[in-house]
Amino acid sequence: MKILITGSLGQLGSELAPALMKRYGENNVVLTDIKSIEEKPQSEQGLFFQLDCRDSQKLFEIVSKEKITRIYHLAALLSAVAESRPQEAWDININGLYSILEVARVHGCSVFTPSSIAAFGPNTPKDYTPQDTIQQPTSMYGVTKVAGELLCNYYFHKYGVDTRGVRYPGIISNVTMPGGGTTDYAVEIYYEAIKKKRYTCFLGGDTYLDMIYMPDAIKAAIDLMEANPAKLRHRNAFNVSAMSFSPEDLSAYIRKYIPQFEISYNIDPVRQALANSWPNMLEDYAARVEWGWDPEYDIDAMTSDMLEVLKNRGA
Ligand code: AKB
Repeated sequence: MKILITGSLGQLGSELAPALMKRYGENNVVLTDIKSIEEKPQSEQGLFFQLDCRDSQKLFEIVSKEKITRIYHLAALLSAVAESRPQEAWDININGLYSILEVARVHGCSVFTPSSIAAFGPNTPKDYTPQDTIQQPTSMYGVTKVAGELLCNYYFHKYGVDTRGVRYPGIISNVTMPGGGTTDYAVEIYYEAIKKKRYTCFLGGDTYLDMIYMPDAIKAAIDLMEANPAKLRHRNAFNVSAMSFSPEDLSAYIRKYIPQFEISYNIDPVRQALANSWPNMLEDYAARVEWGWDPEYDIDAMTSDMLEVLKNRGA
């Protein structure tokens, strides 16, 4: 097994990469990103290529030279930034995915592509959102996620490319900050709680969204790709969730550890509209039955761990 990761310097990539290296061996994971890796110390680099995934000539060269057999395609623009640059979001999220699927078709690679809760829209049932339901998103990010799910399924049925994916909720991590998402408040809040004991939230206090702690997000990406294909009735993409909460709920849990913590609100209309169009809480039964999805962290376990790690790091 030789793995290539796109977007390896992003929020998910920067933690999935070491997890994959630990599992499959350092020399079996090739990192790529549109950014250069100069900022990182040599010791943490692994084999790295600067790559815009839309550059299919360079992508084909790397996949062929490195004998890649599996691709984790993480490069994408997130919801809020996609809404401010919709044309670029379409280009990166769709044409990037297309070149990945083409290289996978020609070289016989399996492909993991993250979808998102943003693949649902205002017409989708909001609570216990089913695996198979209405997908009519109203954001460009959501449109690219639905199109991406369909394209991945197409490559599976038409060409037998082993495509798999999950619909990630907001991912919360203590290593790399997310960039340009709607769920980013749930990461920022922990840093501000430690630094200032207060946080001004850009979403309203009663906005419920699904969330997942990074160790579970990584587990999902690895477990799904290792799952027995004979058991997969779905492929692109599985609902996965670990918890659903609002900013008010999260503040209450933070107060358990930092009693003086206060939250206030300054709502960003763009991100609030995105959040309002997404489910409150997914039902992820298909993932549990088809490949054993079983998250470890709930809101309390995550909050305790986040605060401890950030405090110890002096964040
Ligand atoms: C975002 O907020 O854009 C992402 C997502 C839910 O896909 N975290």
